[in-house]
Amino acid sequence: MKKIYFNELENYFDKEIEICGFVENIRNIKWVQFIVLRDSTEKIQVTIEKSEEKNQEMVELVNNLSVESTIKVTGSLKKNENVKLRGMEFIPTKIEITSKSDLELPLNIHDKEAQLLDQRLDYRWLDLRNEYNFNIFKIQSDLVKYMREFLYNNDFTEIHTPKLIGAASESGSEVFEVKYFDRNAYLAQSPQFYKQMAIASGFDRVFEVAPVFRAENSNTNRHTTEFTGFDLEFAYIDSYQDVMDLEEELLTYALKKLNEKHGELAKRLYNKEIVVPKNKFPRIKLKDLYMELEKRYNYKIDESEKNDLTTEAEKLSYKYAMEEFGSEFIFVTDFPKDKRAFYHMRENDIPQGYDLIYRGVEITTGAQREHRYDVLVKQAKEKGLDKDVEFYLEFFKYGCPPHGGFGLGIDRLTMLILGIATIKESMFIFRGPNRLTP
Ligand code: AMO
Repeated sequence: MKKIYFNELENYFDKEIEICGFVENIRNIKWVQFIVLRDSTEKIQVTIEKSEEKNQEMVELVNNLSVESTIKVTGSLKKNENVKLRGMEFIPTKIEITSKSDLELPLNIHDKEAQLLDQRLDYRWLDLRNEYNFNIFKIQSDLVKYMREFLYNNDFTEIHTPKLIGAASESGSEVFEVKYFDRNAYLAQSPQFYKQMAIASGFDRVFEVAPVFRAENSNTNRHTTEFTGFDLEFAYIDSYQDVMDLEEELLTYALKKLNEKHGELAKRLYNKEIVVPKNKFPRIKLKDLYMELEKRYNYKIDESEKNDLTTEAEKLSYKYAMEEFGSEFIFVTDFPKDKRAFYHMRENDIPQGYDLIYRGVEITTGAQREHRYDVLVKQAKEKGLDKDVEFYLEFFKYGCPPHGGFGLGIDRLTMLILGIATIKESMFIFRGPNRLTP
């Protein structure tokens, strides 16, 4: 039997059908019982007249029914303008309980503010029954779908790289060590080395959507120890400007499609507009950004802190980008080399890469990569990494075209698009220093 989804019930008036879903609510009054039944698409009212002799068995069943149980109902759908919910009701001839819920729910799933976030995360499968939480992932699914779609349309190949690896790839961030038979392995902090290997293998344009692990012991609203990375790499570029151009096009495409499909829902549930970028994203050097922030907002920090973006500077860069360019995005370039990975290409000693800030939070790091073996070896040595990354350096020994790419955090992007307060909510299941369950 094919399930009839509640958003297509209009096609089935007055026919005998079977519907199934979660019992969201039960109202048991003198002459009648009402059940609100929910599936992933919609809700429908089931109405049972108590006085009718043939209904007695059902009435008894509903008397003992607990909310959030799942049931299967046979009967027919009738138009009824008096019914507030969609102007229709389902008149059952038979009800069957397919799964019984405990009477006491550990969460109030209809009011997410009624309990602490941690309590909600403990019972994430119930928490996700709340439409606010549920729809985050319906929207995220389409976001990733449109991003993928753009890349497929542009001749990218999706690859799948190992997450158990022999060496740390992002030296700056912490790595999880795991026991691997008689030695140690690491959980991949990025597909960086392998997406570049694909370029050395002649794939030209590759991407991956996969877990990324970071042993960062930080409890902020934007950090997690395992997130979904959206990573790509492509060959025959002239400069990291090409990488920024591609990312800009990709995000504009995805946001446009997302707004068409979910713009209304985003407004209703998250009170957030999905803004489709109209122009190119502004690009500014780190040094110039700090000058602007000081001039405009009197943001003053010690010179020594200006070699990277502070959290506050990220926030203010959003204000600046909006005021000056009407853009929610801003590319920041020209970071000093000690703050960038060894594999970034340098010109006049300046790394040819960028961070992309969206609504005041970093969502991406990208760069042109150093593909010349000798230069790359020198840069790795400089960071004291040459032994650790020996296998990676080999990729560049037998010909590798100029290339670049970026890594974007899907969980952060989702959080920012919908204006969700914390990444703990924009991840299907959050992982943090103190959370390994469910
Ligand atoms: P980076 O380390 O900047 O770059 O990571 C890329 C993007 O991943 C997201 N991100 C995170 N999201 C949640 N929790 C975290 N702890 C976390 N850390 C990072 C951010 C970030 O911008 N190899 C490079 C990418 C490249 O150059 O292609 C890299 O991993 O959105």
